Amino acid sequence: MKLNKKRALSLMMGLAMGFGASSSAYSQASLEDVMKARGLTQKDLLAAAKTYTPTGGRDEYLVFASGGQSGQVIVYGIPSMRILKYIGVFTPEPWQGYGFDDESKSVLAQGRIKGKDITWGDTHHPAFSETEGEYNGRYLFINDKANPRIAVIDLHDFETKQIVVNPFFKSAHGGAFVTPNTEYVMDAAQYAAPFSDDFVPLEEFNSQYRGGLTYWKFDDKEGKLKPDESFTFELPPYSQDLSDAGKNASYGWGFTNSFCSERYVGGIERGRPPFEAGCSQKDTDFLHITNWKKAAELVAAGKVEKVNGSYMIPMTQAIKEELVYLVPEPKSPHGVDVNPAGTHIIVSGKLDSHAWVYSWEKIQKAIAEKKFEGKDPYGIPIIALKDALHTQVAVGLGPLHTQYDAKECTVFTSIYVDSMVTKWDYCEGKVLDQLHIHYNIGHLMAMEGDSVTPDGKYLVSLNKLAIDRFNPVGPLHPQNHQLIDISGDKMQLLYDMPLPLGEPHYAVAIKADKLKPVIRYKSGWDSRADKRSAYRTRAGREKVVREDGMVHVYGTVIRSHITPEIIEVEEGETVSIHLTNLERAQDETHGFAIYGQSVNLSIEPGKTASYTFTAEKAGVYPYYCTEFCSALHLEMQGYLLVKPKGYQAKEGVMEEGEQYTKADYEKQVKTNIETQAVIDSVVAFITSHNFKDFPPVVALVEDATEQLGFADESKKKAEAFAAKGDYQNATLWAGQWWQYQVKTADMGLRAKTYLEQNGAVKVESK
Ligand code: K7E
Ligand code: CUA
Repeated sequence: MKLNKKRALSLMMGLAMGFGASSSAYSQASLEDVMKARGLTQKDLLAAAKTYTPTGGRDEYLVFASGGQSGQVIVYGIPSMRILKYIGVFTPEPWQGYGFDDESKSVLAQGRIKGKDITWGDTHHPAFSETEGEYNGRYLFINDKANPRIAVIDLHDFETKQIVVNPFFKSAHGGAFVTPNTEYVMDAAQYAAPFSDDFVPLEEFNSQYRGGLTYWKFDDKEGKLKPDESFTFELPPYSQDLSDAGKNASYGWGFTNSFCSERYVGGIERGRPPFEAGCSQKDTDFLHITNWKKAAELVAAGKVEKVNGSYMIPMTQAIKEELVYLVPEPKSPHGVDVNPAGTHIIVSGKLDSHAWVYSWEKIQKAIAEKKFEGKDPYGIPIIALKDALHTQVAVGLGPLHTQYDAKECTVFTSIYVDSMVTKWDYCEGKVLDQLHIHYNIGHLMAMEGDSVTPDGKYLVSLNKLAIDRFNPVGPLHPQNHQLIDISGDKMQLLYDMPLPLGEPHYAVAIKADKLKPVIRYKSGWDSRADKRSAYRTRAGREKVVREDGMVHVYGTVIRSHITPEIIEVEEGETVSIHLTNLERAQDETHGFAIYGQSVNLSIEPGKTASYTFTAEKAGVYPYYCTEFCSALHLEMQGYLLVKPKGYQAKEGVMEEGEQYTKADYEKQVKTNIETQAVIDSVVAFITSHNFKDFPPVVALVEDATEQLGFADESKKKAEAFAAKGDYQNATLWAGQWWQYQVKTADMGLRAKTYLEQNGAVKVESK
């Protein structure tokens, strides 16, 4: 490849001076012309103005949506609805190297079920960590319904750090819901099953199958769930569904609803009606009320036994210690949502057209007076509906979930069958507004809607069906998130956003400025364990070591080379490659892939990532960087040479490409000197402006200075070889010197452009 170096550089200069400015197809047209051409109304324009975010603009809120069956989390902005990230959680995700590097494989391994790797998750409910009921922006939790697991995502780098497996359940839908100081993360079972791993016939359903509710203890400092300190309530086999933690007035308590309290066991093939009939026969199911605070005290006092290594509170103990109560709730209930003051709890039944509002004051009174209408078959006291209910409101057919507005008493409930959102007043018990959406809505989500101070402003309708909303893409349609403006009295539909990754049951939105993610890791960082990696490697310290029967490659990556570039091992050896990204620059991630191996690493600035494998077959295995990181990205390559056992290298001349002469060397040096002049002019521009007032420019200048330092080292090597008359090596090192100059110039030009576009002013030179 012959690159005209001078041309490349002048092109760069040209871009920096704005010669590359593009023109838009509509640039000559008026607003009216565009509206006409695209068939837009005034209302559309208003909606567009509320969501459109110009280039470089930022969103006010960040949404963390469940990725449904993808087992991931989707991050997008509001109001722009632009997707920013997929976070690998229960499922390997190659771009992030998640499930490909050793470090993240160990996170996924925590989620094994009975020793089996589970490489997906049915994610439903994300939840932020809280301090006094406010989102604190530090952690995100999400459940897997199919295999009862909870994952912890650290929001300082948006990476999954921990997966815990429920020690008792065989599914779990009622999580993740956090208590107001993230003391615990609630997770309720869905489909009743024996707590043991044994076979138990369905005939013994009532006596041996169980539901349950786990309170996972969270250590905020460590950022880890603590299985050893967590406890589980044994509950009747009622298909516990969603949960919500009490707050303010109801702090210390948890609420969990259920369906199929009929305890029907199905059996179409046995001539019985299906589950759907048997599980919806009764007019009411049960809301479970649990006292986690008192339960935690019992655990701390050593009064709760461990079963298979985990604290489990049997129903008999929970009843005796007055930890659990039941209240009837509407037919086939789904959502249970506690209001910000903690004084009311709203439950909706999918087969009832009413939302039921419970009064915590009334419930507490009934508990205090031990006023119960009876007991369930397991002896749990039942509070009569009339002693718990505040009001019932006809909100529409198939109400599911409720979100609270910033305005007191105002709520939004998703109406599945009628495909709409009902805005209503739960204090007065009246409907305020209804908005039809497209199409069947599941959850809905308001800004900071689960906190004690919801922001209102926007609502997202998480729709199950898209049907005809988007261009057809085959029988499997994307899901549709619809953005709704709820700042006025009337709701206004603003935008449709297709989500093609899974069914995101629920999402949570946080004020963007509460998140302070890092832009680079401390150097040599094992991001999954959140500590310095034992395999971190500094520049110049790269090495290959044979120890404990393995070949450890301690390598580095930086624009635009991988060190080492040649790795030689013998057939059958186990190889562990550890790569540290030496970059300090923002967004300079390098990847790493090897032919014939299922691996891609994502090595962000500062990170150390490892890949361990057995070199089974002799052969030649090219490897390379998978991120287009610089102009010489394609050259960021190397060879893994797996030699046959006992291979002896042949004596002789190495077959090489070009041979260089003194003239080649001098030509290269001349280019370098000219390039240096360009760099100097850019430096002069930057330093003659108030660049220190612009942190992104300061970072670029730091990076450029570092690259220039590397250029200087190469220059010295080139000159040393030239002095010895070795023009082959002298020319090659002079070429490397130029490579570093180009990187320096690239950084410098980016900094210069930034200053020009952001109103930097000239300053007196010192
Ligand atoms: Cu309603 Cu899993 Cu919360 Cu689906 S859940 S919608
Ligand atoms: Cu590093 Cu491409």
